[in-house]
Amino acid sequence: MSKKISRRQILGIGAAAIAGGALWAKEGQAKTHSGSAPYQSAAAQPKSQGGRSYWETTYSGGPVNVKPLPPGLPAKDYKPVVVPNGVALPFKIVDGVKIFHLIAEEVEHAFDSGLRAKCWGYNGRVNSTVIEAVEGERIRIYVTNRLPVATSVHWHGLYLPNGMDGVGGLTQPYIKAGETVKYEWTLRQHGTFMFHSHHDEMTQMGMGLIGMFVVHPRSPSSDYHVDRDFSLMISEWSIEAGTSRPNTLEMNDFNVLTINGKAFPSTAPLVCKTGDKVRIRLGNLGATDHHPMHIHGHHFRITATDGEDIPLSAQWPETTVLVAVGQTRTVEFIADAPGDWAFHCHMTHHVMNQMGHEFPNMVGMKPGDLDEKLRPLLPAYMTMGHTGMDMGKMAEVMPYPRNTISMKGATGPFGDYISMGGLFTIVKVRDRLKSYDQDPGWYEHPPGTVALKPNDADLSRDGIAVNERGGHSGKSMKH
Ligand SMILES: [Cu+2]
Repeated sequence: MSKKISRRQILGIGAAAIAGGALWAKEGQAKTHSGSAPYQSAAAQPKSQGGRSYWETTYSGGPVNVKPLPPGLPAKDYKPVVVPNGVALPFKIVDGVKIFHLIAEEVEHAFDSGLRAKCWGYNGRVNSTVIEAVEGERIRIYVTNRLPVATSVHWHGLYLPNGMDGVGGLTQPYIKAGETVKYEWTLRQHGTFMFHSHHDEMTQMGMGLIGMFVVHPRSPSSDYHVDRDFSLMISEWSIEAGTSRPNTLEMNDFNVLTINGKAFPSTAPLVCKTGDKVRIRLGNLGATDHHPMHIHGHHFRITATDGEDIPLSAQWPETTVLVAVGQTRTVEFIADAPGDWAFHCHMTHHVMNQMGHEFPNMVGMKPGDLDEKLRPLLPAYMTMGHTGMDMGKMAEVMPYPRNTISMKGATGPFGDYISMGGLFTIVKVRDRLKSYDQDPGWYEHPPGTVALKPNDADLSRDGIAVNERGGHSGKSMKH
């Protein structure tokens, strides 16, 4: 047993000493701080001591055999996360250890009602199986490989014995096809983490072997409580129109962008009640692209990364948070504005479904009778893009191959088409809700609060001449 004590533990001991040694005495632990000292949650530890930074040694270097705390239970020890279009992995408890069984397998996955593909996933789901646990508890995760190839599972951001780290070939032998491997360690931290295949990553993560790993704090402060705690995993895919296998060789031109494995309009809305405190945990394990996720009508604070919680004094107010590949970002806000608020990636090509990018640039061109002239040579020819790429509902009835959602969006509350897809969802904030688990439909705007055409009285009062160049009548602008 190692006698080495990490700085974190030393600080913890210091805090306990300041508090009259109550913590340690209460647990009935020996005064020698051996490796079997009970796990102490971060909340009990000071962030600095004697004016010195706490960054001098890593947190992850502590003894690996700390005595675990009892397993945390939903409702009693934590409020479970909400996984839109997904689920938390079930568990059982055996002799004080929380047991999970993760199964890597092929999944016939629906990205949307119009697009299915053969992917790889965990426990019958793609990107949307979440492991949820509690700081201080011991977990044992059996991974069964039902894929035709070898795999491994890496636990991204988590402190664990090196041999549990899941890098195929480096820290463990592969989990060969048909085999089951056991991972086991005690959780010494809390936060938003991830898990993913760490063998032939390009293929296996690209096929869908990724998930979120949420660890709730032990005895959290009241600040931790939220009314809605959402977990969203972002990824990107290359699926050529008419095919049903992701092309994991693609490096740049991804055409299906997903949240928990779904492309808008199939992304389930984030349903909130007016005034709710909301947390959104975002993870990105796509191949290449970073995603600036933007919220409308609110601002949030970035409260944690996959490193640690961010102290209140350092939290950054934002309306857009960049979630780079291999990062988690946790944001919190008060959903105090009723409405249907877009929450989406701000990269414009990431809110389009299955659009090709090999068109000639036609914007502003007047095609005239070009289509008729070309059809004898190219029977399927249709000039596209001369008015932009807003095809409206046409996108759903175009003569594409089957199993395609090219430029698909959704018909909105005004009958017009929402020309968005991919990394787009809606935060639906309502004064009254039947249930959080039910889509409340479109927002009913109070009278006079929707951008509509002005009436003649508006135009005349404000001196707006819509038919004149420059947009103003002869009157001077009012200030
Ligand atoms: Cu993006």
